[in-house]
Amino acid sequence: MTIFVLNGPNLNLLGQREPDIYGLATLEDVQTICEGRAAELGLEIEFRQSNDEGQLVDWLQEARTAASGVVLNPAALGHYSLALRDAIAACDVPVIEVHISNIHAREEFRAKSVISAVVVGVISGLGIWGYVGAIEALARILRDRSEA
Ligand code: CA2
Repeated sequence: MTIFVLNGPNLNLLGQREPDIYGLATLEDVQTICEGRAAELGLEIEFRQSNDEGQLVDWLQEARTAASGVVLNPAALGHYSLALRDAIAACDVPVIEVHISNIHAREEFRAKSVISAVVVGVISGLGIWGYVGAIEALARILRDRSEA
């Protein structure tokens, strides 16, 4: 089973700026950690990042047939992208929204996510470990579904 881990705009800069908010780990470090935990759980990871909203929509559409679940850090797109919301709503596999920082403890505009209502769940503020928590949750959700 393959899990898509999708990352939105500017997350390629992780570890290079604003370490007080996002920590020192790079996106490559996040990928390594995700792949390690997924391997322990018997899952494959397809790890991607794009600065392009349309590309993320295309990947969510691809996930309908190519993935068993999606971990999505939409970055700033989560605050306003209805295209992303519609793509998630049309994605027949479970999607978990992850934010490295606590979006409720920052500027007011970050507290709103237009995608939260159409995902299975949200992890925010647990740093890069939120990605690991999301992969673990997906492993359990997929196992429960296969046993039902
Ligand atoms: O906390 C998160 O994971 C965010 O999704 C990150 C987004 C931000 O717009 C969201 O409100 C919360 C920002 C991604 C940009 O990441 C950077 C990382 C390091 C340096 C500069 C940007």
